[in-house]
Amino acid sequence: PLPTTAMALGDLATYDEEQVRLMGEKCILINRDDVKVGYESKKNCHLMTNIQQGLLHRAFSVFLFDHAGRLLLQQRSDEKITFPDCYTNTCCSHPLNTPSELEEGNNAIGVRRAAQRKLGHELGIPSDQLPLDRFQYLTRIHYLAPSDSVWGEHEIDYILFYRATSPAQDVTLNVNPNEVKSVRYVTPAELKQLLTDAQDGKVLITPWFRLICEKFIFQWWAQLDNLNAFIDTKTIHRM
Ligand code: DMA
Ligand code: MN
Repeated sequence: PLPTTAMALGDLATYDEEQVRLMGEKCILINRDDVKVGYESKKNCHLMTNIQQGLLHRAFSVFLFDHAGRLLLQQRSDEKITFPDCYTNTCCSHPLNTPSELEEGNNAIGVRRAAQRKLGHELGIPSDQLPLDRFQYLTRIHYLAPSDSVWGEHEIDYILFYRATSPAQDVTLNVNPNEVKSVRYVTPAELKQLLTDAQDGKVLITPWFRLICEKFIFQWWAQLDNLNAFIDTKTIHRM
């Protein structure tokens, strides 16, 4: 292992080459009101030294449900630099600093485009199985969570639901092992068991997934066909 001083500078030498490459992506910097104030590398956005100075970026979390109403979970790969090995929701990432993913309005169209792109990259779901109008932007959460002493998250996270309403709309998976260690569909009871196992230290889950589960997920899940009542695109929930 590198000396602590090198690690504290975010030395990427010990990490997976592909994950290091992705640290060069350009994330969108925002203020507390989710107004763009600039852009910065994924690496710099996720260094705790910068986060402690207030650096904040835009992100999304997808919750994908099959036609039977089960939620698709993933377990992050050991190669991930932040939160390796953790169970989490279907897919998370960042809209990038490109015209198409920066576009605001229209039910967060830029974020929905980023979600379609990343569901392809992580889970191998073809984009033609993921029509953009099937993503529902529900609300945003603002949270800060360290992963280890060097890396962490500080994001405003758009929560997107995606629901198949017939077996024909269920997606096919071709998992990218550099990103994802395992996948499974769960019922609400199975997710509650996973949360209990995480409390008991038997498995790891990501902090944002725990926060969203504790505050929102089960009430929304019980109303999957009736989500309109829960759409709150104005509020940023500080967690
Ligand atoms: C970042 O997720 C987004 C959230 C909501 C934590 P991630 O670490 O999975 O991003 P990426 O897949 O781009 O590495
Ligand atoms: Mn992030």
